[in-house]
Amino acid sequence: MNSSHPLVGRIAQSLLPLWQQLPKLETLPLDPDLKEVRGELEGDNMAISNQLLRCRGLRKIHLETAHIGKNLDILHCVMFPDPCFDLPLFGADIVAGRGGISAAIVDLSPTAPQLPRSIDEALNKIEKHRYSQPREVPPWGKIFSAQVLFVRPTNSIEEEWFLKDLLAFHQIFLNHLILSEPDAANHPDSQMRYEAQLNYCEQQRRNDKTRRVLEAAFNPQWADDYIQNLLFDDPQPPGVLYCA
Ligand code: BLA
Repeated sequence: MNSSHPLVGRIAQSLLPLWQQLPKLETLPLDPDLKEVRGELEGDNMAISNQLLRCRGLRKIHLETAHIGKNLDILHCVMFPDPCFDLPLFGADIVAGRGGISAAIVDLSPTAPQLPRSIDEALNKIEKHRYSQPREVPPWGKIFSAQVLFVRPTNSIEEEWFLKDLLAFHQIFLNHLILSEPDAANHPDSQMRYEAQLNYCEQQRRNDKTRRVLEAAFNPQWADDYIQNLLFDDPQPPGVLYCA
């Protein structure tokens, strides 16, 4: 098995220990077939690893690392809030190919018309790095915040910047998670955040680049199920599974 891009492993190894401190952390059940997906593509080994957790305030924490096809390494991480909590979604995607990392994105994506002011202010305080190749989000990327960081890191200095920035976004998210108190399930804001999360998942499912890679590596039906049920499943309405 070819080893993955070092930044993928470093990000995973930085995030995992931080989650061990989360309140009421639980592992979510995951079909063994999805925990470790193995296969062969173009004669090359393929491996996808998934971890699913939840904790107080988050309905799902998903970390996926994947080595697909000849040269594609991916880290995908989304932390989906329980809609009763006034929290954005933490999302990150790193795609490394033959020519290095082509896409590195991290965001705290709003579940209300705007990010909570305290989060916006904390994000503003992150030192801004001058990446040489910033990227434009595609049309479905309207779900991202104005603070989204989307770049093609072109050398090891920019890769270090991205790791640092990703961890800063993540830390701001954790700080707010720890302090956050839920609204009631029938509070209109809980309903609004549920609908915003439905929209987030719907828009993410429109990313054809993810779909195409999974279709080529497996098949269209498998790819569709995986995107719909594991990567971007719809949340349950407030009160059904979450909220006090
Ligand atoms: C882009 N995602 C991509 C690309 C590939 C994947 C191959 C194209 C790389 C490029 O444009 O340089 C593939 N990503 C995957 C696969 C998985 C994955 C196969 O996660 C999982 C198995 N995508 C996310 C999340 C975000 C995200 C959580 O899963 C953001 C928080 C963003 N990925 C994202 C964006 C692009 C991308 C914005 C660029 C899309 C474009 O330019 O059209």
